[in-house]
Amino acid sequence: MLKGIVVKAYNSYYYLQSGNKIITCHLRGRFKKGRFSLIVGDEVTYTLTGPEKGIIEDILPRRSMLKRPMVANVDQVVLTFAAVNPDINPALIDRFLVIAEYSELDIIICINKIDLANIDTIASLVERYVQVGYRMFTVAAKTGIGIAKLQEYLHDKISVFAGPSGAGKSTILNAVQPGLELTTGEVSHKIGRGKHTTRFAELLPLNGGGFVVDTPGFSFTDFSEMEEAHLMDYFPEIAQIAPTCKFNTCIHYKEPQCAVKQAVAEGLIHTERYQSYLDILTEIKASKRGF
Ligand SMILES: Nc1nc2c(ncn2[C@@H]2O[C@H](COP(=O)(O)OP(=O)(O)O)[C@@H](O)[C@H]2O)c(=O)[nH]1
Ligand SMILES: [Mg+2]
Ligand SMILES: [Zn+2]
Repeated sequence: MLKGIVVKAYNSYYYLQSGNKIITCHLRGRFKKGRFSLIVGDEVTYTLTGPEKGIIEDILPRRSMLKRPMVANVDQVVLTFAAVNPDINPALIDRFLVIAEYSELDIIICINKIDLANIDTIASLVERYVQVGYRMFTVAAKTGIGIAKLQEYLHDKISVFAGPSGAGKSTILNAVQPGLELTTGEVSHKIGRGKHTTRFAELLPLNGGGFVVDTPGFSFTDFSEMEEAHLMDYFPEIAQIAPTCKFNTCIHYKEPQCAVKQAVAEGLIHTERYQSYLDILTEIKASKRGF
């Protein structure tokens, strides 16, 4: 049985990467009855009906599924931020981190445009997140600094690039994989031109193996689906200390004898990380009152 991976879905066509070929496929009829949907990233078996045409016979079990954008079998997300222009904003990094942790993704943080940055500011920021346990990369897509190292971590994986618009995601991908020629520098996300690539996720193959997914970027983060009591799970350093709080229902807000607040006071947890936690907690509380 031939195997492939869905790199692009458009109308009722699925484009499979199989070896170094792209096979244009339809779905076998029986799939269309259920509420079955095949998405980019799915691994499938197929039979050939022509030189580079085929029919998808079966879908292999999904290892993971990302909702926005819809991509199956994502191995990691590369959260990308600009050091400057727009200026780096740790509170925004924390918001993206919470979304990624909630989605149970492996996370890489990538700080771009370090050619424009104050080294000391960036170093202390890198230190903050390394302390928490995140993998940090500092790059300048424009000059190529740090790109080779980032490339190593993308090898043989499906990596989704996410982060605010203007951070340089598309520029990084163009540097990582020459020939991609993704559009960069777009301020707004126009739908007209290039709608295939902006509206639908597409797996972009890397020469050495693996795929990357570019996303248009979003500045809006929504926490209303989350539970107050679970927010701490999306802050690894808070989750680690939480079991030593006096009350096992402690959400590290106004409770007495809270080990997390103690750790913040002692400098073991960064004050701004805790502040991000409180800010998001407040948003979750407010969204629950809205019902
Ligand atoms: N100085 C500098 N500018 C960059 C760098 N990377 C991207 N840019 C610029 O930042 C702008 C936004 O880049 P783009 O890749 O479109 O960001 P995206 O919205 O995250 O995909 C463009 O004008 C890029 O030329 C970098 O490393 N250094
Ligand atoms: Mg872009
Ligand atoms: Zn506590």
